[in-house]
Amino acid sequence: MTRIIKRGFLLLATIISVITLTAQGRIQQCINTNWQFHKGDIAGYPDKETSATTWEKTSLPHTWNTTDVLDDEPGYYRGIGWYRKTIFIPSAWNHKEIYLHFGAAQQVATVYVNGKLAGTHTGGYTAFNCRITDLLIHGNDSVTANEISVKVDNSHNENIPPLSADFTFFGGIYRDVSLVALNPVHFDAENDASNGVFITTPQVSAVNATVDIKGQFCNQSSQARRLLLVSRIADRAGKLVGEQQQHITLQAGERYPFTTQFAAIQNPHLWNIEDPYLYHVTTTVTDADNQQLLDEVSNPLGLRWFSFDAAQGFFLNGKHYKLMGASRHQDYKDISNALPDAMHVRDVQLLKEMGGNFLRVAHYPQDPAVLEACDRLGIVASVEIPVVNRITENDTFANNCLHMQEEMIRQYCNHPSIVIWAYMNEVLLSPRYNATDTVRRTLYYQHVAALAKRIDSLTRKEDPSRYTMIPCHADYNVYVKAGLVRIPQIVGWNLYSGWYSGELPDFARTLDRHHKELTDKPLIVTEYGADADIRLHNLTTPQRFDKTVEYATHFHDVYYEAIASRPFVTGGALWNLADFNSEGRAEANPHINTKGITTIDRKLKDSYLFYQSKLVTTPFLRIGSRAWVLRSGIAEDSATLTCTQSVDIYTNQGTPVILLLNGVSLGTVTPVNGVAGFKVPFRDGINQLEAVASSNGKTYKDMVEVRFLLQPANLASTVLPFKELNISLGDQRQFSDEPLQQVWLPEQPYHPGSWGYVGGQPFVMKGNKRQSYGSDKNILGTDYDAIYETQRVGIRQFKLDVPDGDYEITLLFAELLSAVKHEALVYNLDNNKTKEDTITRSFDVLINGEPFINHLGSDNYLQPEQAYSAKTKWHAGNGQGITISFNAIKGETILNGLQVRRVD
Ligand SMILES: *[C@@H]1O[C@H](CO)[C@@H](O)[C@H](O)[C@H]1NC(C)=O
Ligand SMILES: *[C@@H]1O[C@H](CO)[C@@H](O)[C@H](O)[C@H]1NC(C)=O
Ligand SMILES: *[C@@H]1O[C@H](CO)[C@@H](O)[C@H](O)[C@H]1NC(C)=O
Ligand SMILES: *[C@@H]1O[C@H](CO)[C@@H](O)[C@H](O)[C@H]1NC(C)=O
Ligand SMILES: *[C@@H]1O[C@H](CO)[C@@H](O)[C@H](O)[C@H]1NC(C)=O
Ligand SMILES: *[C@@H]1O[C@H](CO)[C@@H](O)[C@H](O)[C@H]1NC(C)=O
Ligand SMILES: *[C@@H]1O[C@H](CO)[C@@H](O)[C@H](O)[C@H]1NC(C)=O
Ligand SMILES: CC(=O)N[C@H]1CO[C@H](CO)[C@@H](O)[C@@H]1O
Repeated sequence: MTRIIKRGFLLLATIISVITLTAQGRIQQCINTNWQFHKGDIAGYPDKETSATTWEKTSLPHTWNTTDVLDDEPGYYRGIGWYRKTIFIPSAWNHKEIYLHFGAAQQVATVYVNGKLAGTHTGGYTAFNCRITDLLIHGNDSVTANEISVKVDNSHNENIPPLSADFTFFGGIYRDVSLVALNPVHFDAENDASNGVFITTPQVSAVNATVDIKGQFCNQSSQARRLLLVSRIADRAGKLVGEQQQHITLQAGERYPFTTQFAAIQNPHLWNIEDPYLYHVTTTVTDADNQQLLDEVSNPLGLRWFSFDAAQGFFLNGKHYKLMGASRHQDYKDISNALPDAMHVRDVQLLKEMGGNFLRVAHYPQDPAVLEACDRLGIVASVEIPVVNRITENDTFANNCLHMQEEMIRQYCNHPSIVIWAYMNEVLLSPRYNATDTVRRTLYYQHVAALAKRIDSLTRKEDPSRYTMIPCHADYNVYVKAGLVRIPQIVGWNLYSGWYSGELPDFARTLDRHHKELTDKPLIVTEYGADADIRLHNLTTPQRFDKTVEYATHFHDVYYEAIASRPFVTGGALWNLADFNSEGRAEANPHINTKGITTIDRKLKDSYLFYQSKLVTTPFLRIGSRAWVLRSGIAEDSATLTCTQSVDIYTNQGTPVILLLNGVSLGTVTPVNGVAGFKVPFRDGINQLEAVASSNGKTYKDMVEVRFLLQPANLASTVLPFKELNISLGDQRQFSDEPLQQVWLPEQPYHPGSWGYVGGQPFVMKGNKRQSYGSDKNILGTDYDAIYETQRVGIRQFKLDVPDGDYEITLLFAELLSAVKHEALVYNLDNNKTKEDTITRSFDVLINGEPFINHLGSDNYLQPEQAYSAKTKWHAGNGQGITISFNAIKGETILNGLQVRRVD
């Protein structure tokens, strides 16, 4: 060891002098600014003049359709978009090899330089390089302008995965683009856009670790040169711990492979979850004669060993870890997938702060910044290619899959955080042939299995140090029958019992069944989760598919316990770290999948706090429902002027928690299973909540301010005068609308002095067991889908015993029955879509006996799945209050929502 270090120091000195004497080996410039974009195709390729005047100025990362995907029109732009940019090539680069490096372009890119084809790339989630050396114009000036144009096409293409998926395929150049200038002798830049140097750690223990480096040089030089290849390993402080030198002579135009084996590093500082220690490997090639640095590549190095065991789960450096974490998509509110690096990093940070140690990078390779953050923060990762839901049964598709897997492995394999390469998410969910066509369907399953085998064996050959995994959906038998559970080294299960199908306890049954039947296959729960719209709440009895924050938290509680209590379950990657775009979805937040434990702009839902209380190892105390700071409810009685609702405090301390309301103690509660539940008597206006707990002589506090809109029990109350009321009919949830500072309360039957409906029943969808009230349709013409989706059918009256005065009354209607056929969401496994009939209905609406809307019905305003609202002013006099009557003419009456606001 001493000898190596000595040599290292000598060499270090040499390299420092080389760097001061000569230019850097390679130049890499990120060229994200000053692009121009045109949506649609053009004839030929763009000329400077046209694009200068009519094209949109933009910078990268960029995507189109950020708003398109959220509008009421089904579908989104999937087609061609053009980008162009002028780059300036210095004359000093005249003898360099020039490449463009694209982080990713969704999903087929054709690159032109000065109007000539430079290259194409297929697949929207991996990087690619284009060699442009021979297409550049070199002038006599110090720099010369050159034109790059890129055609990007995100059209559906049967040859390219993903074919279908529960996320939006935003088009565009949505990762960084760089210009790379290399010396004629350089590390291979045409090996799937990898950096050309691959590090492996054949043997690592607490005592010593071996490190191998493989790669290739390329020689595009015409001069004969003796080369010196130097690889150095430095620790985090920059201290050299190993170095190797090799003399090499290249032949013309050759790719020269090299292998470097380091002497074992003694007493290595291991990479692990608590201490993600990184070494650094620098590989350089210099001209042995004049010591000119020709190229240099730098990579992280984490020394660790790991294994998966079917009975006991995951071991890192011999220590057992339950892998708990999340799956993640790469998008964000309003910017879709064109995220700056900092936002990718923030997500990994969010996972770390949750106490998570596992990231499933789903369903495709994501920005390198994500894996860099995993390396740095100590998050174990799984990365996969986007073969989702189904395949095309031919070689074009298969070759694209294989190529993507190879690109992924070569581009990301130097990240020590990665332990799994996965592929084929829920691939049997949407088979091409229906169940009646058994012969063809069986053949299809055989084709899927054959492709899985090819991807799996390529993966093991490319990288024998990681494990392979297929994430399957809940249809256990079909994966067993198709043989897919036998092919990878780990089986992932995406399970949603108690959501899409079945009931909550089915989850544990599936885990136990796997353990019993697939005794040699490690198991990871690769997905589980429930939708939660951060605006929707039901504190007492949240229900499946009600989209309340409370049901989702309950769902996670049940699943987490089942995972935590089974040693054979390696771990879980909940679905999903954040809400994400999924254009095909309807429901309360159309086009968004709301199974995130944070919102699409990363507000924390209660389920996130739940995991923190379970997983964080430092003292943790937080008030739950912290995103629900606008609440409402009805005063218990006219004397106390309070409304009692529960508030949960999440903590990992066993000690009693005190909750203060506006500085006054509400008592002490000892947490059960990480939760201290309080009943809080909220008052009208601002309520300051402060939770306090002490342990080991230290005090932990958290504070939240809740604005409570207290509704009078008796609308004639003078101590709490009536101001406004927003009611969602046929609903059992509270809907909190922060932008308008309004809360919608669920319906109640009328009782004198108060308000409520008379007659009718809540709307219930036919042919589904999931949702006990309301519709799951996207209601057009509103952002308040959740309000319009529930309805009272057959309502006779809505009465409010308001005092005399001037009021504004708004009535909300939407026809929830429609013969329009929607493609059933494939994920709703127990969906029995019964065909709905076109409904004919007609009714009059009267206010205190005066006509308001005549013949409201299906032949005028009540068009299926379309919001309709009517607003009027009304003077209530003579102590009559307000009575809105619904008189049926044909079919049944309906009412979806109602708002009454005092205006005088
Ligand atoms: C460079 O200069 C030479 C001599 O002045 C001229 O003939 C040639 O056209 C110039 N090349 C370019 C690309 O401008
Ligand atoms: C590269 O190829 C040239 C011939 O084109 C050859 O003369 C030279 O020796 C090679 N370069 C090196 C560094 O070996
Ligand atoms: C690493 O340490 C082990 C245990 O001391 C020893 O058997 C092995 O030979 C060492 N390997 C290397 C490459 O030094
Ligand atoms: C594979 O199928 C796709 C879609 O049908 C088709 O475009 C492609 O040409 C096929 N490839 C081969 C090799 O048959
Ligand atoms: C199933 O497939 C067969 C053969 O392609 C077709 O005739 C039949 O209509 C399909 N049935 C359904 C329910 O889609
Ligand atoms: C919650 O839902 C239950 C049943 O689904 C209902 O009885 C209850 O009134 C609701 N609670 C609130 C506060 O809305
Ligand atoms: C769906 O319909 C089938 C056939 O009518 C029936 O056997 C099954 O129980 C139904 N499932 C649900 C969830 O209603
Ligand atoms: C950035 C961009 O091109 N956005 C477009 C997405 O699609 C909608 C509708 O097709 C256009 O209006 C946007 O301009």
